[in-house]
Amino acid sequence: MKPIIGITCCTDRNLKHYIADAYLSAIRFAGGVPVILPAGSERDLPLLWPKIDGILLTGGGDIDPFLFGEEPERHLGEIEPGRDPFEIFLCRQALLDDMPVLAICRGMQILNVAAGGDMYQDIYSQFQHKVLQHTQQAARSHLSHTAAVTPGSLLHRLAGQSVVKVNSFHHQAVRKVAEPFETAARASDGVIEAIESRTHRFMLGVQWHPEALLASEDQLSRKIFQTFIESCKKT
Ligand SMILES: [Mn+2]
Repeated sequence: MKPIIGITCCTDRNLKHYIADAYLSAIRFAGGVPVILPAGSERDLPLLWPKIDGILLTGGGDIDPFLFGEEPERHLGEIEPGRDPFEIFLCRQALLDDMPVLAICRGMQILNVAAGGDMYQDIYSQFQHKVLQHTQQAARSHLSHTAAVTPGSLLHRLAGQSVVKVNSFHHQAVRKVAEPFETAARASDGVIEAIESRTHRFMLGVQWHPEALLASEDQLSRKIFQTFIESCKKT
């Protein structure tokens, strides 16, 4: 049986829901069935929950800083207020029930916030020292900066090496990593590029976009999606 993967989507200020096809294709590539979960589904979650085998938290706009106890800074970008509460609800349920989660970019940040962590609203103005260019000016399939993988992590096993190259489309980043998460990769400037829980079946957040690297046969991206879908099959 193919696992059914609940996928979160963007909500814009006109209350439209949308998602890049790359996320759906990546789930299908790895052998899963993608189903989009619209924001505002909190009350329907008890009905949806038994029907899904894993969750993919996708990228998107910025996160409302109120959720980690801050006022909006000057360099905060467009937020998705309709989306945050549903995703936090989803993350907390997944943490409790050990539902496999793959969290990409914004998804990794909201997963950490849901666990009680916080984040930089804008790394360029808030990081303690000079940062790399994390908003690459190149195609989504281009690998623009390196990330050092934490020895002994799940990500390290998937990568099979201690330094990987990743694409980068973010100006926000995880700051305080909350339990049960641990840092799984860092860019050379110290920006956290991946987090994972070692006490769950599969709970991995990456700051980059592996769904955009499948067509170029990036081995780590394939491994990430395949291992995620594999772990969703075990009940
Ligand atoms: Mn980056």
